[in-house]
Amino acid sequence: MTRSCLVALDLGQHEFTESVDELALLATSAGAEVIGVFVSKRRSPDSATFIGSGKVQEILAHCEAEEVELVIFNHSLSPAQQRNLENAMGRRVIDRTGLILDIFAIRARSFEGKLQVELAQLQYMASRLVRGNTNLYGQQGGIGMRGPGETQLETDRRLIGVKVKQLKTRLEKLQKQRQTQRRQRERRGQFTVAIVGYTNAGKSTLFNSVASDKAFAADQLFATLDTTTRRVWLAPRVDMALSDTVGFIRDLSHSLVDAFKATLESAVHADLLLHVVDVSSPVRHSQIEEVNKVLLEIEAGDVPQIIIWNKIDACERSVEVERNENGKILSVAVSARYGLGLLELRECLTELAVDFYAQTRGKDTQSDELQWA
Ligand SMILES: Nc1nc2c(ncn2[C@@H]2O[C@H](COP(=O)(O)OP(=O)(O)OP(=O)(O)O)[C@@H](O)[C@H]2O)c(=O)[nH]1
Ligand SMILES: [Mg+2]
Repeated sequence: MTRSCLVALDLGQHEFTESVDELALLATSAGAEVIGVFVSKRRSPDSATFIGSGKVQEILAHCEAEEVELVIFNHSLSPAQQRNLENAMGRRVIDRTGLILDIFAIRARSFEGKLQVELAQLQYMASRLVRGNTNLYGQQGGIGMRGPGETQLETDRRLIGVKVKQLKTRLEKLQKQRQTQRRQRERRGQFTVAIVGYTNAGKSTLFNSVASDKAFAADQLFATLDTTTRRVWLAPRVDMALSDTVGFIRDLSHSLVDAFKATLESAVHADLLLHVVDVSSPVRHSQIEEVNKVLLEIEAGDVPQIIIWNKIDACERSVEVERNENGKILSVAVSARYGLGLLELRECLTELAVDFYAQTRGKDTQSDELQWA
């Protein structure tokens, strides 16, 4: 456990307190022990130290007294700010993106997940390479260690560039393999459903209950980093390919979204999204917005969605299927953990799958009989 303190600047942003609570959860997920939380108000961030030199001294005093090793900022720091803060406080300083990257690094399990995290880390690092802080490859320096006319900084940048390119190529290859698998499914005309939602909403728990399989569910942010897909039978001759995906979070940086685009592909190409929401969370509506924002970014904005209000046990809501005036299913309220509403959800999915197959198989009954007999 790394003794850490959190620093958050209230700039009048929406849901400030919740984002600080979330940072504490993220920190714990990364294995930090939160010793103190510093919150202050400013109209705008200080360009050199983000919080201003007075605050820096205050935090420094606390860090010395409490033997804090790591200071975590609830913001994106510029590379210069991060370095200034580290110099002033004499300890490691990371920002929100750095923290999320760290969690991703611990959690990544599949080969592809690890490549994606490495890519995101390198891109983050590349933006942070500044003169005087370039010990990326140890203190080499000296004659014969550099490219012609290059400074260490340029060499590091170039090496990162090369590595980033290699990683992208390998990831593209994996992506192609997955595309082939997906096309096979499409050719078979299989109904595909992806579970998406804010981190910790209960996606994996729902996936496990519906697919009766063990995806890794835990009370940690970003427990799932890889996409898992299972074939689920809803009725005789009616099946679906169900995928569990990585969770979303507010202020997810572009490089992170980019790195995980490939993993989220199953969402982009799904016939239906189950958008899982922790209905017991007071900030559920902004979480829905965040998720929809990322979905737009990865071009999954127009995939049909059903909202799954999860964790109804935690807020005394009841099982309910909501439809619009045309009978279209809008949402299903469930408790994935206690198995409430899962029967209703299954019925909804069966109904949608049957509609789907009626449309696709109707077009080509003969090959349908061949494949589905
Ligand atoms: N009370 C309650 N807790 C639930 C329910 N469903 C899931 N949880 C809990 O919520 C936590 C997160 O569940 P996960 O299934 O790992 O959530 P996730 O959305 O897959 O999370 P990430 O993969 O980290 O994005 C776990 O502690 C679950 O036990 C529910 O219906 N009721
Ligand atoms: Mg999960």
